[in-house]
Amino acid sequence: MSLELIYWDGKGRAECIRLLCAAGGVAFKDTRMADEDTPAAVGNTELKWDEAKKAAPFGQAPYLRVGDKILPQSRAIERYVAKLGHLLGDNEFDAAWIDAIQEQVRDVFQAFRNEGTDDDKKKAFVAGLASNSAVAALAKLAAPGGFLVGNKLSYADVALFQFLNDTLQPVDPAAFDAALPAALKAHKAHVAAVPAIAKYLAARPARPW
Ligand SMILES: N[C@@H](CCC(=O)N[C@@H](CS)C(=O)NCC(=O)O)C(=O)O
Repeated sequence: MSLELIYWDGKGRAECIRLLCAAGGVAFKDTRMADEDTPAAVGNTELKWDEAKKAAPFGQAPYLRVGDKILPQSRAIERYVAKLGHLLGDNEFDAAWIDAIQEQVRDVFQAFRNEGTDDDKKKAFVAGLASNSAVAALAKLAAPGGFLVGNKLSYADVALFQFLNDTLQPVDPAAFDAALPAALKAHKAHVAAVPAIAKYLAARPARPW
């Protein structure tokens, strides 16, 4: 079954999906639409949003073509590729717990987004990571040198890693390093060292967002 992910040529709401596919060994075509900010699209450079939007079930991207079907909504796509890549634990409860953890990650993401686009506010959020109770709750789950659920990589690890690595760290790397709880620093390094993830990160195109 062929998979094709349609999004712009940036990380945004697609990067966790791409990382999950890399981690789970799920092959897909990475179609990246060009726009004025990212003209050097590496995917199908002919495709423009005006055209791609016609096929989007809810009028938005990302969406995933699965054979002749189309799946929208980034988190539904994440769950789907996580399942294909065996990244949802060993049983139904683990799968639900993994999903709950990634929802906790999204709650922190939403709190960060609520700061808006002001750079000082974003930096203050990152500098405050050490005293953020939602982050502390995630840190409690991160066993030293291990994964969040069981003893293998899951969707929860990938979602947490991608949020810390691609969203928070670039805001202010020094403040991030100073404020991130030690357990999450260790977890981030552990996930980055997973061979499939390290390979993906080394090869992915550098993009501003
Ligand atoms: N809840 C949706 C939101 C998708 C969304 O907001 N997509 C934006 C880009 S990040 C979009 O398609 N914007 C263009 C448009 O609405 O025409 C998801 O997570 O996939």
